[in-house]
Amino acid sequence: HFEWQYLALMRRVWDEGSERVDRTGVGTRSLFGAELRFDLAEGRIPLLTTKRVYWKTAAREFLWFLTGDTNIRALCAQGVEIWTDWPLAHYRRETGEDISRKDFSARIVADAEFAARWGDLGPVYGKQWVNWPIYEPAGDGLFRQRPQGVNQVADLVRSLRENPGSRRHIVEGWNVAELDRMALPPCHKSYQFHVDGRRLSCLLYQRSCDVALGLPFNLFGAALFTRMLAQQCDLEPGELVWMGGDVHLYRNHAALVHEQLNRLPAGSPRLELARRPDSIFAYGIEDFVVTGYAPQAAIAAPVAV
Ligand code: UFP
Repeated sequence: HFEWQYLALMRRVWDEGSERVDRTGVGTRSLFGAELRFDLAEGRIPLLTTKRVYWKTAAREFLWFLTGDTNIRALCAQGVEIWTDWPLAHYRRETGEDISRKDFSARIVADAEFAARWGDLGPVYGKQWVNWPIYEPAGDGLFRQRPQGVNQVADLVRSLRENPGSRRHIVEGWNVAELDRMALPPCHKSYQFHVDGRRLSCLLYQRSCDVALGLPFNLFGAALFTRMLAQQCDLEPGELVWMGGDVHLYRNHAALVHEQLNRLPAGSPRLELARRPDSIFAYGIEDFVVTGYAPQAAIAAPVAV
């Protein structure tokens, strides 16, 4: 079963990881460098069965990246709160107001001006993926930013179609010059694609990985991206290769780890694409149909912000 790899990684990090004091102050057990491989043929997807993974949330987030949006408003409006904690912490720090997450999110949705002021995450994934800034000389040693930057995703679709054998099929989130303005520097920072015959494979390099809460989402997102690209480029889904840098479990995830490692994976969920949109940017949540997914119960655990 594909999931044993994930569970084995979780066990290894928990048993062998070094204890580290991390940025969040929570503390982790961590190891450096890991690889996982998943077959994406025949609709297979690495969607964990030992706990419920809210794949629609991951899919909504991924579609939001593809719009280039970096404001949480569109996510909150769909009930997706995975990014809300960052703007919320910022708001509380700046205003001293002890607003609940629920009220903050509701206000972001209800009030466009408030959202513009407080809901933006800075130039995170979406901005870099579809609008990486380009500067050009404007005379007198000055530079100006072009109105439209590089759309890496559109370029990727073109390069996969026109030059499948290329070794340069990359979407990169790590814009060094803008890291300091991002709420969180990209974790799933680099996607490389590879065409072998008709098969499209993806290699995701994730510099920092929360195995319990982040990784299940990141695997699903990468698989979804590969499926959409394969469909757009008339290719077959191949393999998802995942590589992690700092691969960790937070110390306060002990209960989750023990519970999940006592469960057995079962079943093989499949992903169908219900239609073929005209472009990589035209998918909607209703286009993704997951079948055969009967996971065990969700396991709640605190997020380290
Ligand atoms: N994290 C993930 N996947 C993601 C994401 C965040 O695992 O998609 F956005 C985790 C990794 C780490 C924290 O625990 O969030 C980011 O912290 P840092 O920037 O200090 O690595």
